[in-house]
Amino acid sequence: MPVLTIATQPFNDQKPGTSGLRKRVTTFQQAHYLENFVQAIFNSITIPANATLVLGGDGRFYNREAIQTILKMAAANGFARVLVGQNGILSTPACSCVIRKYQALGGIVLSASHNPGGADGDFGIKYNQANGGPASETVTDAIYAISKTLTHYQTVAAPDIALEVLGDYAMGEMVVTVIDGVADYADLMESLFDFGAIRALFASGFRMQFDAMHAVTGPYAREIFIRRLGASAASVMNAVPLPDFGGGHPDPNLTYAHDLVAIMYGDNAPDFGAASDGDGDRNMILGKHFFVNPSDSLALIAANATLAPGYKAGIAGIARSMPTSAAADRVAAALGIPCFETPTGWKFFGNLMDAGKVTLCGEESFGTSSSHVREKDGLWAVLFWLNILAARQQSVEAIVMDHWAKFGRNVYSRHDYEGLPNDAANGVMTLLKASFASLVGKQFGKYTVALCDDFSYTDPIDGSVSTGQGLRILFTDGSRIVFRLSGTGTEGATLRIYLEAFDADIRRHGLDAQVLLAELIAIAAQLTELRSRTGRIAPTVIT
Ligand code: G16
Repeated sequence: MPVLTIATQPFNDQKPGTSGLRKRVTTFQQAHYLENFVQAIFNSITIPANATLVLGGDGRFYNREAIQTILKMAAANGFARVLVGQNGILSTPACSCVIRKYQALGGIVLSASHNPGGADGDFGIKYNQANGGPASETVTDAIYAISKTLTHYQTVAAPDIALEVLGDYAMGEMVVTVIDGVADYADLMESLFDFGAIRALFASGFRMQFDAMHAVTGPYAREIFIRRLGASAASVMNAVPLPDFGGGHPDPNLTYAHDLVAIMYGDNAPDFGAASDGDGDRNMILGKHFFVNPSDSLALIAANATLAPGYKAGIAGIARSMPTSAAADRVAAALGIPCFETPTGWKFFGNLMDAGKVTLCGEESFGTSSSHVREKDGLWAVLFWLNILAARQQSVEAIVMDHWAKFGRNVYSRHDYEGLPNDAANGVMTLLKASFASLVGKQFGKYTVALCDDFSYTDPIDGSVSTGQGLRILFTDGSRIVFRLSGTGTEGATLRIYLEAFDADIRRHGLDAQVLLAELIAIAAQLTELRSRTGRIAPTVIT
């Protein structure tokens, strides 16, 4: 099958963000736009003879077309085999699992994660390396540099592959294998958790509500929770993946997972609630009338890790992103294991996991996972909670309260201001940075500023340095406020304000985080001149 070399012009906006390239669907639909980025990925790596690529996406609008395009380009660029998810669908953690299981060279994940889908929504693409994890910054920088100079890409003229039917298909010299990614992933989960105990929990009348948000996890959740663990059919809602996620915003937080939140805070609420996002790597955990902050969830999983068979021998260490609360640090200290603080982005955990330095990783942005894959893993976190609940036979709320009584509470909240004009958001960050020199030692109510900086990170494994990772104001009592601009949005800017204060007093542990953080929230508004600069009087999303 002859390789076709197609002339193209470089695009200058293909810089990967926190997690790959995310743009409007209409941007990706421009002639050669997708092809250019894919060719930049292929040019940035060495493709040996017999190389396997894994390919799949979250099923959003444009997924199918993009898969067919990439298959033809993979054939032209010398891959021996592509493992593609049935119907072109693979969750992000399943893709990581499959890359590792079949020792692929890497994988391409098509997803804009929690961003809305549909013809007017977002699309995205990212490259994962042989360890199953997102490409490092060195690789994404190389992809971007190549994308700016690209003059041609390679493809073949081949008919589309029938993605519905499992099996092998020839595309020139290359073999396309349509795989059932659900089975491989479910088997991996079954090897880590006590499915017998969880099955017994459901059999005893324990009720769960899982919201797949019409995104990728529906088929996975049905296989694992209903078929393998015996949960009732009604326990999985919005289980059919739709190209536009049913018009919703597949972001599992208190704002966008409103249907689930209404059930969990309503009358006769189930014992346990959870949701996952567009591509299945995020998770939200809820109890009856109770929300578990993702930072606490990481700490709690760490403290209870040995209850799950896959982690019985203990955990080597924990890593968390800088804006994630220090709740996990307290557990690590108690366990006598290291805790690493990395920039935001799952790609920063890969080296630590590959080096065996950490077992668990987590982020405040509803991401938790372990070294079983190299991505965050929504259903894994839900299963970990189910395993803990089955072993401890307590409610979600009781388990969290016990944890805070033992370790103290890192009271935590994130305030997001979405869709800000770029100028206003950049103005806030510039103002803050300029104020740093005069802030140290200043008193705001009961808080005194101890240190201000722009977080930078030196990877302890490969020595690479990442700067400009978020503005931090640290107070003398260990409280802090962090400011970052999101790297995953596609329209305007999203300002994230992360607030954290430590409270050891058990009498206040039942209070709402917004109440406990009120003073820090006011300080953040004052320092950023938020209202006058953005015109906003309240955040878009509060976590
Ligand atoms: C991605 C990254 C995460 C990151 C999150 C938020 O998640 O994989 O590591 O924490 O974005 O990033 P930002 O604050 O820059 O928007 P996902 O689920 O979107 O792939």
